[in-house]
Amino acid sequence: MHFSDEVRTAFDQGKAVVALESTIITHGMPYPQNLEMARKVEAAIRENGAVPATIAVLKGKIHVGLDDAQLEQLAQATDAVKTSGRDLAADMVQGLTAGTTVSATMRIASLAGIEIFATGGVGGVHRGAETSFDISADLNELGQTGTTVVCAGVKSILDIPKTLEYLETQRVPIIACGSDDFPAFFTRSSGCKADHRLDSPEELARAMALHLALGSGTGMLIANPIPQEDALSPEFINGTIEAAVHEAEQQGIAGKDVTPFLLARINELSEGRSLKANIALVLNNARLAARMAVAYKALV
Ligand code: PSU
Ligand code: MN
Repeated sequence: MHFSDEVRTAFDQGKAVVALESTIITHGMPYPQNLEMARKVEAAIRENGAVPATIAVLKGKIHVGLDDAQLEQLAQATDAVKTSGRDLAADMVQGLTAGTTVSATMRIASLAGIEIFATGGVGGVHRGAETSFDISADLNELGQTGTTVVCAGVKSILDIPKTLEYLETQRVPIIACGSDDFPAFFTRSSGCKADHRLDSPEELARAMALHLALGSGTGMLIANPIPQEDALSPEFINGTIEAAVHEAEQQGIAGKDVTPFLLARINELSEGRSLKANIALVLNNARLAARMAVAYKALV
């Protein structure tokens, strides 16, 4: 595992660190918006008092914290693969460059001693999972790795009620920040209630500390709704999502290609409006995660 100078110094000085995933860079957004987003997210974390640690695999080596040249290299890489927790070992032996998914990033963050991680959306139970069995490895990782993940809920490319049921079975607490509802990524409500609501980074940090102290052994999912001014109208985006899901079925897209295919198609069909909202919500999550990380450091 290679640590950037910035992350190593943060550990030495006992500063708050926030992990960031990189599949969002390699497979979630097109170049150059992916690079702009990655830089802005890192800056937002620094502005809120913490140190960003973007996690990725570069030529077979795990990196915790990337410098700007490495970030750019990853954002432009056309040969980068998508690596989940189970893929890591094989991808590393092959010397590949990879964006780490939520599951792989949680695993690495946990090994590195980083308790909190910010992203856009986590994977979940796909629509039609009763026949396809397509359930993201992110959910099982949340069930067994004690990393707190700050997200904007999950996209309605997924079956949100089934995703919430699955997380309940996996003993993963779901806490919405400043809302009674579980958010649906581009929109502030999925129509499902979140199990719990807490309204400040300090309260969320206390819940994190207690969850860990209880030896729960599972991750926590913090659902932070997209800011009102950046949210898309449900009528508009849900129609776009329906169309993309239909195309994926028609074209027989399966396995790990499903999520990247849908994200790219939704961006095309929405003429970039989904991408703009996506960037806004990731920034919003980075700010919350940084404030939580700082509050958490003050507790432990
Ligand atoms: N959801 C998004 N954007 C993303 C992803 C999910 O809105 O970029 C990425 C994350 O890295 C997540 C992964 O961990 O997709 C899940 O992929 P799968 O559904 O194949 O498990
Ligand atoms: Mn899948």
